[in-house]
Amino acid sequence: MPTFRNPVLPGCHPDPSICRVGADFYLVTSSFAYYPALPVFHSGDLVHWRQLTHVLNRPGQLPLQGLDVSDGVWAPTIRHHDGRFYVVSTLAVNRRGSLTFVVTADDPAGPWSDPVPLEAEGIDPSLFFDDDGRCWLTACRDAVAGGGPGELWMRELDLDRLKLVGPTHVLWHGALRGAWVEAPHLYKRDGVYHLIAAEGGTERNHSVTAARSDTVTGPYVTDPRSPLLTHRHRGPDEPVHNVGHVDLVDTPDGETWAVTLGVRPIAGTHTLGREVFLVPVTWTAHGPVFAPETGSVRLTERLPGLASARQEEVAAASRVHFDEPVLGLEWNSLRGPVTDLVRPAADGGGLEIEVTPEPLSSTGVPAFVGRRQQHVRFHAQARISFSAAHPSEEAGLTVFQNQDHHATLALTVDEGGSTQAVLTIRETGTTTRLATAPLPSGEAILAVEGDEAGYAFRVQDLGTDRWTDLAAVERSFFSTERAGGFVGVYLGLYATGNGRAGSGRARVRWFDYRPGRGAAT
Ligand code: 6LW
Repeated sequence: MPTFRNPVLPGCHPDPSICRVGADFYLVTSSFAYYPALPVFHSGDLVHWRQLTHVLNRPGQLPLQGLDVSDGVWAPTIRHHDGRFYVVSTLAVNRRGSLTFVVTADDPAGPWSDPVPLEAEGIDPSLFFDDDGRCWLTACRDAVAGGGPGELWMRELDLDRLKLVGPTHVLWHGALRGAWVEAPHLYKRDGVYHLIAAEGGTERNHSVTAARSDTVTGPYVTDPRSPLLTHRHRGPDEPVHNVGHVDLVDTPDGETWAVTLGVRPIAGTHTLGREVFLVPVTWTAHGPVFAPETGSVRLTERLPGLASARQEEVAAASRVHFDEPVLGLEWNSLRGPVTDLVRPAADGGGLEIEVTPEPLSSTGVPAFVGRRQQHVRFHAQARISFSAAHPSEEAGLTVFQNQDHHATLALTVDEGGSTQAVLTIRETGTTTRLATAPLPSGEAILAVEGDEAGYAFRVQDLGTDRWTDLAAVERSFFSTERAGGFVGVYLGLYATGNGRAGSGRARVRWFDYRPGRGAAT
């Protein structure tokens, strides 16, 4: 039986939502405080995904400054109706929803409209188009002000005015009660409306639950089979956990598949964030059955029956020389554009990064660009030159969980003005210098290699070609379980004066990210 490997989108890509138009599948995921926001992917076979664009990629569309990395743009839904694509999502502030908005496009590759605010309370908005063409927005909100178990509600969305109209319908308070009923999506099958949700929180108790109704606005009755999918009972040896937050799609051949978020913990912690897994679904008279053959989300799963589907070419990892005028779609900055701070050099000789006062530990816009860590075993390297004008200035490579939780391997100077490479970890206000190595030439290859045990940092001085092993940081330091929040690790390039204005800039000749072991050369 032909199979594929899960996750189909590795690395921090939570809250997946999917739709199909003809033979084409489109998928969006949360992006938090990273910019541009809301990546959009395309696939012809549900397994190979290529990024097309971001939904929000113009400056000033959403205020992300001041936000924790795990706040920002949460849990989008993508739908297609009558020739038009719709994405609804929420800007979350202080881990709560604050602004729900809708964006539209004729082409999922963009351009997408500016966000149109909706008067919608809560998070995890979704859209459902009924047979009569009416559009319904569902979302979840706290049932009790300031907290509480949560409730799913619905209002009609006037598609001409992009405005919520008519009464609010309270739909459901969940099957498990007491732990965040969220991520609602509505589907109609054989005349029955199926409300599929997530409960238990996005960690080990995460579960898929359901309710059904004969009328779109309810009343909804709990599906007694709930939870329909969960790994909460599967114990520490299970390779995939936290499964839930599903969205369903039918293939042209009549199969149904779900995308779900899940994590791959090792010894109880995960660093890659919540990833996208693909799960087969069959429909029965009772509703959807997830993973009917195995009852769980598997790392190896049977291929969808999309034999003739076009397979996206997913670019193999390779060395990036930054010789294009714009960075590839895999690169993000924090909380806004950094095109004036981090840019491909005019002479084609790599990436220039300006020294600004903003440190990585701020909630502003540091001179930083990063990409997701997508494999437990990986290696990343950057060839960088930098002459710090002051010991507070540094430029280099970061393994970045969030602003309070990251490691940096940077070029700086000591009090005497001699260049050195410094490995530092920062955890909630405490900064610890782990190792230093002199760098007589001022140009170096900075390297980090990760595996199940930890992240090992090394540096090569390009004057002497000598490699120095600096130190290793245990893997769990970078885990979501330790750092809190909702994101996975990014590997970034940055420069900062740590509060002090500077006029210098670093130059990164190339950057390498590769799965597996063994340093790239
Ligand atoms: C998402 C929600 C969730 O909106 O995490 O815990 C939020 N559950 O469904 C951010 O990914």
